Amino acid sequence: MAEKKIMLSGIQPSGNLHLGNYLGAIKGWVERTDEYDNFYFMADLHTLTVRQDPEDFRRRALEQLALYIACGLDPEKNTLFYQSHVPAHAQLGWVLDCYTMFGELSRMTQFKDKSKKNADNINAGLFTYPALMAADILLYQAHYVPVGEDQRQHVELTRDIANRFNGVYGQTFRVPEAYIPKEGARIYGLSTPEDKMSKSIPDGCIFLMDEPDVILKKFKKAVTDADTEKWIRFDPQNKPGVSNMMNILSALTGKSFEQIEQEFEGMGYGKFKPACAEVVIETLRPIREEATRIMKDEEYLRSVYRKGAERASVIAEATLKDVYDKVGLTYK
Ligand code: ATP
Ligand code: LTN
Repeated sequence: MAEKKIMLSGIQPSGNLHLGNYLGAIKGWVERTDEYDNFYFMADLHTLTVRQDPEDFRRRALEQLALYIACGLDPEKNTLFYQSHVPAHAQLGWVLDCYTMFGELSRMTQFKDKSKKNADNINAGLFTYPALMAADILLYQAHYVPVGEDQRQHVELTRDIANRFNGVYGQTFRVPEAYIPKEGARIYGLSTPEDKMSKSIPDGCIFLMDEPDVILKKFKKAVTDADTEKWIRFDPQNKPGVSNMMNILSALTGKSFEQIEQEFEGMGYGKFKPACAEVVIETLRPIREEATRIMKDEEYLRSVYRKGAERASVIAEATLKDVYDKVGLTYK
């Protein structure tokens, strides 16, 4: 049998996982489990670029692992691990810092956004973040990197770094491709349909661990559109709020926008919003319940992440050795 292609992605445990993370990333990971050789990690080193409360950070990382599993990522079929448990990430990250240009890093949208949000802590890690992300990906010779649209620029930079390195030293890294879902690639905040749904705007953000009544409340408060027609139509330009909810509904149910429009024909926002809430609640209910159950079994979670780090290290070390040999460092 031909070897499976490699899929790899990570999410920072910088906040609680939300519907944007689920639809933009995790849901697709789960659906493709059998087709690929999969590596999914908690990008905890990246999270240090913004100050964290240590206890809360540790809990979130563990809860993220529990949620990965509760969303359907089977630890037997997916290598699940903490980035910080595989030292090769930091080691290759440093090497790649030396092959990444100041100008390239300065152009990264996420760096510009986060510098604005953390004006009192624009640290070097925040700036060199994409080189560490390149290391995360290139260590595993990943073919595909399933992420939401906002991460495309980082994957493009990873490709540039890989090509640059391969150009100097010969074939070392596979040049990866971003793998971005058609629906759900960019979910906007319910209270701010102009911004992507994000934990930093908790108001219109549906967290995977939110209780049903909280979800319903958030949908009821969702910003709808200022236009005069009050019916349900997909039109992101003029009806961003409604279109965003349609996008959520479509991504969760597989229905097309036309089907949704027909289903809600003649109905106003007052009917549409609770109907969306209902679908979200029923999707998240089993996930939340399963994550809560798994969180109680720390021993199990420890065994998952230890095994994950062991498996990941074997592959990561092989790439790191090749890099050390090529640049003239001495591998231990
Ligand atoms: P932040 O609030 O710090 O920007 P975040 O909530 O966007 O963080 P990340 O850790 O940056 O979360 O993203 C994890 C994954 O989820 C990435 O693949 C990202 O593309 C995807 N993602 C995040 N937010 C959304 C969204 N609103 N719509 C679709 N995908 C998203
Ligand atoms: N930068 C990503 C998280 C991330 C990642 C990665 C994603 C870190 N390393 C490697 C894919 C592959 C984010 O902020 N969402």
